[in-house]
Amino acid sequence: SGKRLRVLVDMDGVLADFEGGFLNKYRARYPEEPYIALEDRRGFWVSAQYGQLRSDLCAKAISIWESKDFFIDLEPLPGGVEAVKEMAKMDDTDVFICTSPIKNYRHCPHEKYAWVEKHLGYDFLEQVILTRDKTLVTGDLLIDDKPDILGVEPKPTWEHILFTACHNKHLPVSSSQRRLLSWSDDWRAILDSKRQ
Ligand code: BVP
Repeated sequence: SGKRLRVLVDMDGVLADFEGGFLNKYRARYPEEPYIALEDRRGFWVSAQYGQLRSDLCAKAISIWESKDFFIDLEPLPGGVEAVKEMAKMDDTDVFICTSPIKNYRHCPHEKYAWVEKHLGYDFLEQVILTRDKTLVTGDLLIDDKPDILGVEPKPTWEHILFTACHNKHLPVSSSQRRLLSWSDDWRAILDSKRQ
């Protein structure tokens, strides 16, 4: 075999259920306000769609993920933690969790580390990359539910694998972009396709 394979795995929407956690806490905190069912979500930015529903709902949405315990309480998405653990044990494979914290840093960065420790173990903290610009991180694959991953580097080294989420499932499959439909999908074949 050739050189080691480096896989970057996003956290929110790929390992941690950001959308479900958001909707549950939003409805609990604002029971009288309208909400967007997961099947009606369109576009990566929850705040933007809530702002379109009614302008003041943008700030109410933001208040949810800026609250203490939002990120640590996110449930793992089915199969994600198991897949990452299995990946990390594979020969010639390095796995990193590559995640963008919100700019309100009061709770989010701390809770992202705490979530990894809780679900993947203390030793996996070595694999955490917090960055607002994923184009600067080198890797062979980036598994991420955000359709457009942009930054200062115009030619990132990784191939972006679009992880299917409620907000992106209706997007047309662009010819160049590969998808992972869920962690039940064949992620091993995607990794193997990048090995030398
Ligand atoms: O920390 C998460 C939540 C936040 O953006 C980050 C996305 O990180 P990646 O998944 O790209 O690593 N976030 C913020 C907003 C609105 C902010 Br105003 C949002 O609507 N959705 C969202 O995920």
